[in-house]
Amino acid sequence: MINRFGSALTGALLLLLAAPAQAELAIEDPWVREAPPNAGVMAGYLVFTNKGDEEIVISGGESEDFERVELHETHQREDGVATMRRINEVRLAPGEQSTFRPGGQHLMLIAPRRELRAGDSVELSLQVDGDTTSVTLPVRKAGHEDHHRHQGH
Ligand SMILES: [Cu+2]
Repeated sequence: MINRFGSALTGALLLLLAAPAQAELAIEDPWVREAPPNAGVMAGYLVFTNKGDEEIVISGGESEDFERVELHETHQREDGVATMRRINEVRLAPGEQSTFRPGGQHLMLIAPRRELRAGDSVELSLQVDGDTTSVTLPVRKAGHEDHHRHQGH
């Protein structure tokens, strides 16, 4: 009796683990760039890879550490000035990878609610296919990969 119950439970658990589509989204190298004290915004970076066989849509996020989290994209205007704009969503086809990095797409972390220094970390909930996925992003100083330095982005 106990055994039968136990195996039924295991079966249900396996089914549960196999079900969510977001399990097929790989998130690598998450980090937040350390900003000067009192900075109004910070930027987060990571690499998304769709390891499944269906399209994945990332449509935003939120964090207790910030008033607002947006998806942004930096681009160079013809006069060489870098501007950025909000993007509503990131769509990843099966096998597709999207790299959020300084000078490109980034998570715009608006109005920090506490001071975040290198060594701290940020908990983020990303909206993935209408569900939420948690990510932990360590705060780091800008590294050598940061060729285009734009204040706060
Ligand atoms: Cu931005």
